[in-house]
Amino acid sequence: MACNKPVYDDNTEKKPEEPEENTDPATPENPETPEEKTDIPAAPKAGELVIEEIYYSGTLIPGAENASDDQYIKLTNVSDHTVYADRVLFVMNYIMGDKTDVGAYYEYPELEDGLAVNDMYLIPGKGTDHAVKPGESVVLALAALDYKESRTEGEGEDEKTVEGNPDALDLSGADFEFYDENDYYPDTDNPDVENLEIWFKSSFTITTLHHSGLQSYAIVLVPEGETAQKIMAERHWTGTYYFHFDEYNFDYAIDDDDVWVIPGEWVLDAVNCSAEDSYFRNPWGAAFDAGYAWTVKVYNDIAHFGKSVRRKVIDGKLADTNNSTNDFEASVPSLKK
Ligand SMILES: [Ca+2]
Ligand SMILES: [Ca+2]
Ligand SMILES: [Ca+2]
Repeated sequence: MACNKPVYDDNTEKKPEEPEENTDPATPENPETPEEKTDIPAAPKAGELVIEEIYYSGTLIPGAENASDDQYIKLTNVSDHTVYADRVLFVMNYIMGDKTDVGAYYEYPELEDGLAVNDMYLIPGKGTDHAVKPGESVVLALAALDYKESRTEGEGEDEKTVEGNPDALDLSGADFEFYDENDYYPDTDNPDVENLEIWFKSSFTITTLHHSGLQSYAIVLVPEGETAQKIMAERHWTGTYYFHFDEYNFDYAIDDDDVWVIPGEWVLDAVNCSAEDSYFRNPWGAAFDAGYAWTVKVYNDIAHFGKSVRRKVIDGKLADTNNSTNDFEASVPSLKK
């Protein structure tokens, strides 16, 4: 593997470990011990657990013009101490940041300090179930399948065989997967890979990432006591948004939509994605990400398949200036063997 970090560390199998150096409390006699090292168990703070990579494009199927859904998100501990991924919520944008090829776009009210989200999936755990050591990663697969292999999907008369894609990824070793049981489209549950907890899903079928990357992603740490029901009851976004196209202007009530505002102080890391010719605005505001990551400049350019957006490594560290235009580059997925 090209990646120099142990990517497929299966945290679900491990008991949390407390690194020895972290057991020394900071005392006046021991002033060198940074204060946060006494803070065990350690939930990640902003910038400690980051989205290192997003593989939204999927891998082109040879001889076809579409791709496998071998999509994943990789979260990495960039701090110098173990953090726990428990109660980290993965969220996707509500605000649409693109304009169409005929120039139509949506306009929303300013959101000063928060993220307007709809899809929400939680890494489950009681606080110390999923240790992530410094430099290690957690992989969230949209489906934890080996996409190289043929497989059977659906049941009864809906059953069909999906051919394997020799160029695609083996995601069967992911740490977590999105599993969306529903009546309309089969999702596959890998019993060996823990499922994310669905807090809200906007799709009637299964959640996938937007293959052309016109979407934004963030991870937030949910405080103790918060639940999906509480967020939905207390944090609905309200106001009016507008659709503009030539001389046409329509207004809509945000209140009618499935959208909640995640407070800025919960946010660990946020990444906008887009394509240059479709870019209109960033769904996550400049306080969280002043730019956007991209795989290709032209929306739907077939060249985007097989490319992921990955943080650059600068001076041995993952770049995180909260400007994804500068921090990310399009590259071969790190899980490509
Ligand atoms: Ca799935
Ligand atoms: Ca599973
Ligand atoms: Ca960041």
